[in-house]
Amino acid sequence: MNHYQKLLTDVSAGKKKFAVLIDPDKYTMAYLEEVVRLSMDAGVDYFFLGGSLLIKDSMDLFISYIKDTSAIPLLLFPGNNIQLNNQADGILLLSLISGRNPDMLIGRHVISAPYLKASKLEIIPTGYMLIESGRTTAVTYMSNTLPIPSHKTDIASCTALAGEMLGMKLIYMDAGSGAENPVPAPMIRKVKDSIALPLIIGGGITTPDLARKAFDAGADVVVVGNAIENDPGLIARIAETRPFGQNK
Ligand code: 1GP
Repeated sequence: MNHYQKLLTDVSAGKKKFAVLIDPDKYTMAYLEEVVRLSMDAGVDYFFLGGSLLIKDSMDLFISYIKDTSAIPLLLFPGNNIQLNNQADGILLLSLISGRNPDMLIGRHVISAPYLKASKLEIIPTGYMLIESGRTTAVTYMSNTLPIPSHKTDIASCTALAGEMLGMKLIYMDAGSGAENPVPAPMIRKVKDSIALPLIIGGGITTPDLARKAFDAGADVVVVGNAIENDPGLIARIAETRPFGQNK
């Protein structure tokens, strides 16, 4: 069973998933080792790896370390096409459906397609939606798109529905890394009710309470990056917010 099929099976059984986002620029090797160890102890479901802009050249080294050390699936979450790497398990192939920038909807995918075709990566087409979060995030600036206003739940639900109709396999609503405010619960609820696809929620989730609220509203996968960079102890505490403490 591939990772996507396993996710579908688990979601239909009501299981919730926790993904730790690793931005290679923000980590030293020693810190990566600690985060990987704590993630294995806590039964983290996925590592996502990527960033809006990578300045350091540590991605290959980090992927090798994670793959040698842990069985947690490692999915690329690429900010651009130089963040592709064949050693990962899969890739969230993001189409930025909340925006109207053709390069982020299809252009970069055309450039990446031959590499991806030749790779062994599991490709997971993902409708990626940026949600306004209180301040301009790196991803909003770098993607040159407008996020969906946080109170416009109808726009969000219609966008997700269109993504599903276009054949996306996941919907990822992101307030952006380090967002002041996470995606609001009413918007999560409305989008979840509109689609049959697994729903990923990330951006600005900094506490177990915020993770729990996202799960309760309908998130199937919660992603945390920034907060873990400051407090690795959060990994275990957020992992416990999944109902029944599964996957441990
Ligand atoms: C960003 O959804 C991720 O793309 C995670 O955001 O770094 O704010 O946790 P944070």
